[in-house]
Amino acid sequence: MVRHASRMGVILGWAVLVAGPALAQAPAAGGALAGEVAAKPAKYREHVVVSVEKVPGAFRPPAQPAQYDQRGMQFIPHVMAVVRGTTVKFLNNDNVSHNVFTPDGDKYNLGTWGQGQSQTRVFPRSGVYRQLCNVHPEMEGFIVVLDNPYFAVTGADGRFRIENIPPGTYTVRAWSEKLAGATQQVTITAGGAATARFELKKP
Ligand SMILES: [Cu+2]
Repeated sequence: MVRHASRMGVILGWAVLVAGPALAQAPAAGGALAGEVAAKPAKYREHVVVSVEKVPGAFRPPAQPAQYDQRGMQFIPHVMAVVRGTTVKFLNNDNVSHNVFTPDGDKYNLGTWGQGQSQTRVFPRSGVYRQLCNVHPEMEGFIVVLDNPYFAVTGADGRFRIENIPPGTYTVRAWSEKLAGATQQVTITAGGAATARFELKKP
């Protein structure tokens, strides 16, 4: 009996040690949102920006610049999402000169430069900024600037996952360069895992 109790004590002590840090973080922890974008045609389920709107708080941009590449005569990634205030470093990894400009928002033109050179720009305002190259009119990419860091861009399978969202009920938006956008209400709970599924069609 005594031996049994002491063994239980060891097991309980070990469980408290393992669970301790997780329990300590629980009150501040957010929840996850995961799901899938379905699209017609199906290829457009990729490169969809899923974002949580109006999350309270002030959000700092990342300390390191986001990198937006020109490689193989393409903007890479085709769609990049960043939080407002992010510095983007525009690279050129092709052995031809590329330009970067946008007709959207502040309408910048960063100039034209060669392989291995780069330019940086801060994006202080949210919005969708087409990235174009006036040397190669067929090149096109998108930088989507959002108010908070709770976003994801779908992969080729249309899936997305956003981690550690502060608990609350939010509008979640799916944005596509080709298809009509969609929204839905989602409730996030601490430590929970909410799901959302979007079906996007041509406007
Ligand atoms: Cu170019």
